[in-house]
Amino acid sequence: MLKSVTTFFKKRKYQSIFDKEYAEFQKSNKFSGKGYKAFRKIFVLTHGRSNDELSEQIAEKIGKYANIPQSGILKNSGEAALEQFRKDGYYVFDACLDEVALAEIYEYAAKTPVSYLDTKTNAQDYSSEKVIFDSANPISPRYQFSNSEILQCKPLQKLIFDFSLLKFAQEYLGCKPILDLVAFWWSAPFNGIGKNGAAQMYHFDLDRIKFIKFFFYITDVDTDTGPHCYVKGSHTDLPKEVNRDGRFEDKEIESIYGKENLIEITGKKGSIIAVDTRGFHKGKELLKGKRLLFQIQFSNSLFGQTSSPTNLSLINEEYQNQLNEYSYSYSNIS
Ligand SMILES: O=C(O)CCC(=O)C(=O)O
Ligand SMILES: [Fe+2]
Repeated sequence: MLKSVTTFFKKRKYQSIFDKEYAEFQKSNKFSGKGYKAFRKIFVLTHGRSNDELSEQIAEKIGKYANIPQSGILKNSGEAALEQFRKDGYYVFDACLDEVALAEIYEYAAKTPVSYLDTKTNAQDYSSEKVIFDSANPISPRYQFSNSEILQCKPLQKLIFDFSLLKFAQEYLGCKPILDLVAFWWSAPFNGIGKNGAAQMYHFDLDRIKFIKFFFYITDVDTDTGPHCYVKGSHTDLPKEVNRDGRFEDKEIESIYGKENLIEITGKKGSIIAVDTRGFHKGKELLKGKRLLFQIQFSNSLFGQTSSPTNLSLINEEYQNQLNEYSYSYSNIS
């Protein structure tokens, strides 16, 4: 009884902070860390319902593009794929990146100096020095390329502007998607050091209100080389046992959801996976080898975690029309 009264007052407090900040965001696109914190608090206090309600409002207000061209990398991305994705929170497409693109992406990553997660600090800091990734002598569990380094790789830029991904994202989000994050990183075995910072412990993402991530495996991924792990169906509700923000131990997640729902997504290089990382997920710690992964995130709003816009000057000429015609989706490119 006492607990529910406390929850009621907490909810009221954070809701009023959030409402004010969200109203301001709708007028001016501005919000503060206080508004974002309140957003995360309300999510947990409502078992995720707060985001669902907001997403419905956003979908109604923003609407969809009438016709996105039928072209791009995805083949089995029709209603059945969407249905499955909505139900499970993840989906492995039949389509694959082709050998030529894979080789080009891999070679680019192998020769381009990259920052690494600095495991000497507890914060999720990346090194200012850049190194060539050496899988024989890893110095970190995670090495991450910057946005501009990503855009300089042509096949990655092609994926960023792929219409079939945009379309799938639109159907899932229920409105025009906003490209809001691209990420490209190496993972390496590191004896569990830096697991938290490397996203190798179960967690849910809450940077935005509603979002979808596309994962592209650039190297073969088996059970020892860092499969993405997802708790099937955990994206729709937050059971009371895990109703808090933060990182979770495997044991805890297993005891709530059951082993049968903990999915290790292994796959050959070229595999394409959609994931709603509002559900519980992690990258499995590597026991050997390496994993190279590219990721694109689309969201229904830019309210949430602050992110740095991508530099427009790096966008290839051939995508200029798309940038103009779908400018709403690329508003985070400055
Ligand atoms: O490395 C992974 O598979 C998971 C990364 C992660 O947590 C994320 O992209 O949100
Ligand atoms: Fe995550």
